[in-house]
Amino acid sequence: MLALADIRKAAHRQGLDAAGLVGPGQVALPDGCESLVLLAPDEPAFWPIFTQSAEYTDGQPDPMDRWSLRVIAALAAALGARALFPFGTQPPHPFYTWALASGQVWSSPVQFLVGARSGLWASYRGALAFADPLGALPEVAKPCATCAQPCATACPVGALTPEGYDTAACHAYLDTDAGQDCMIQGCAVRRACPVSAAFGRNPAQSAFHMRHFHR
Ligand code: B12
Ligand code: SF4
Ligand code: SF4
Repeated sequence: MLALADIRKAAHRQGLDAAGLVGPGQVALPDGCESLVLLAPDEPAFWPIFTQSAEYTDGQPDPMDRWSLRVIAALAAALGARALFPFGTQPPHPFYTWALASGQVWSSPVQFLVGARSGLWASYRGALAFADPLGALPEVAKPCATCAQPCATACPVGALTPEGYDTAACHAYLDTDAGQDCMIQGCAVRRACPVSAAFGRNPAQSAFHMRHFHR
């Protein structure tokens, strides 16, 4: 029988981390799924692996989604699971809700997910749905309770605050000279989190996502 440790090892080889595990009864899962493993970039290993891939270098659109499709489908085939993705379906699979149910990330004061290890850089490349139960990941604690909450006030134009996310104001700022800081380094709110700062994510990865978000 497959062990969670084997799944984590296989994911790590691809620059991914088994960053959440959702069991039955916690939240609605796909049909036939007893355990859902959420796969997140494992920093700092992920970015060099991705940037050396055929998808990153072939100049075609959506390289990270295409990389995720190939790599996570192969993992699913090797591990006897079904691959699910946070993109490409309508309606989207409820990754945010699954992530909360995993107990490994929480809703931050600005609503974005915050992880004990990833901070506000929390994100997912896909998930593996298994037909068997798979134990549990070690428990982790929400970092926000003991934090001065710099995320709440870090957006230079107040577009992302505890009151919500004004995406129009965010996009307008990203078109200005001052907004190039967010375009190049990543969202100032996500960077302001002390847990994000310790995660080891390459700023080039944040710039890549910002170009995708603001295209
Ligand atoms: C649509 C979407 C957006 C929309 C949100 C508009 C809206 N209010 O609907 C927009 C385009 C604004 C957006 C932006 C971003 N998003 Co987005 N987004 C999604 C997506 C594809 C679908 C959400 C959805 O509707 N799900 C369907 C419902 C049924 O599922 P659900 O999980 O239960 O939905 C909950 C969440 O959507 C949440 N929610 C509602 N509004 C918003 C807005 C944001 C920004 C977030 C994080 C959550 C959130 O409430 C819902 C109910 O609980 C998810 C992936 C996914 N498949 O879920 C990513 C996702 C939520 N986004 C993510 C990311 C990374 C981003 C960006 C940071 C991308 C970037 N630059 O790197 C940006 C924010 C820009 C910035 N300042 O940096 C991550 C989570 C990040 C986090 N730490 O919370 C996800 C999970 C994708 C992933 N691959 O990991 N996103
Ligand atoms: S990307 Fe910049 S402007 Fe947009 S929400 Fe984040 S800090 Fe604010
Ligand atoms: S800055 Fe502090 S309050 Fe905000 S998400 Fe990070 S740990 Fe939580």
